[in-house]
Amino acid sequence: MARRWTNTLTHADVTPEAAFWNRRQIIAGMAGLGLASLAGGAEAQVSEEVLEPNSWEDVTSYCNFYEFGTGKGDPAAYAGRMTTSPWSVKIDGLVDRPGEYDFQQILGEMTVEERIYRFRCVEAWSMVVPWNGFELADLLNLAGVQEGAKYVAFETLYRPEEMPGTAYRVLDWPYREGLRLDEAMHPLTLMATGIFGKPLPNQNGAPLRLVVPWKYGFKSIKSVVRITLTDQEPPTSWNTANAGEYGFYSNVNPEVDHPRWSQATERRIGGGLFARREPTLMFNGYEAEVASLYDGMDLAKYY
Ligand SMILES: Nc1nc2c(c(=O)[nH]1)N[C@H]1C(S)=C(S)[C@@H](COP(=O)(O)O)O[C@H]1N2
Ligand SMILES: [Mo]
Repeated sequence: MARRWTNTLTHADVTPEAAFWNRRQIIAGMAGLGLASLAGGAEAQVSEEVLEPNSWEDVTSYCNFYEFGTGKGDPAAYAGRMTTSPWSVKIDGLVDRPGEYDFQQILGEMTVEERIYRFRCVEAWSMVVPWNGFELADLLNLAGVQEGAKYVAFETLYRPEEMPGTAYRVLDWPYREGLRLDEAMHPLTLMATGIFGKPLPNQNGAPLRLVVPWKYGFKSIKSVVRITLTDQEPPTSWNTANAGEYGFYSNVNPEVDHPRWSQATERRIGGGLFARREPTLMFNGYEAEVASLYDGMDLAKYY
């Protein structure tokens, strides 16, 4: 059943004008997710909307990847130094089949598809990115999640000789992130292996990175080398660095501000210098699909 993403696109195909990403295909993609049924009959909010992708240029030149520096242009300038082949992901902890999973082998096992997601950074900017990848749930099922597992912990490659930014202790390396198991198993949660139908550029987290579209961007950990199933909430780099500003959940929520800036509005990258700020959507626009994961939780406390 595994279907590999075949790349027949040229650079000319990846501009936002390209008819390739027309509305019908976006909706078809969302319908393929079964999101209409998840939303309980109501039309899923995201599929109602035309998500016009940002340009290849926006997505690959305005990045956050602190292992290569804290400037938005640093990843594009320096991430080329990172060796991404061979690549394996260690999957351990509460799984039936722990081990080193070779990236090419993983790809061969997975159904790879394209998904256009709104991507929202905590610094109040957003982009719309056509990702290609597979559901994290499929990878976790490959390893076999055991009964007692409640959380999933992730780690990025830590290779100081290829990562000039790690000379600075701005974060506790390796970069770490985590999800609750139900968040990790949600069909919107993707392990991306490419953008615009091409393999991921290094600055965007080659060869595979997490994408959790209803959370702030920093949850979407790049260049993943380890995935651990645990029964404890795992430490995360940003929470460890500044717990008052970055919580474990980090769901996009216009009502819960970052202590140093409002999260009520956002600016779409690529809209020009004077682009109007737009209201931030609850759960980044994916409320119909994911709100039930947090039923009964105080989202101001669990931010
Ligand atoms: N390993 C690692 N992953 C990371 C980061 C990082 O510094 N290191 N930055 C995060 C932040 S803050 C954001 S907003 C997104 C940016 O993803 P993009 O550059 O592909 O848009 O990556 C996230 N993943
Ligand atoms: Mo971010």
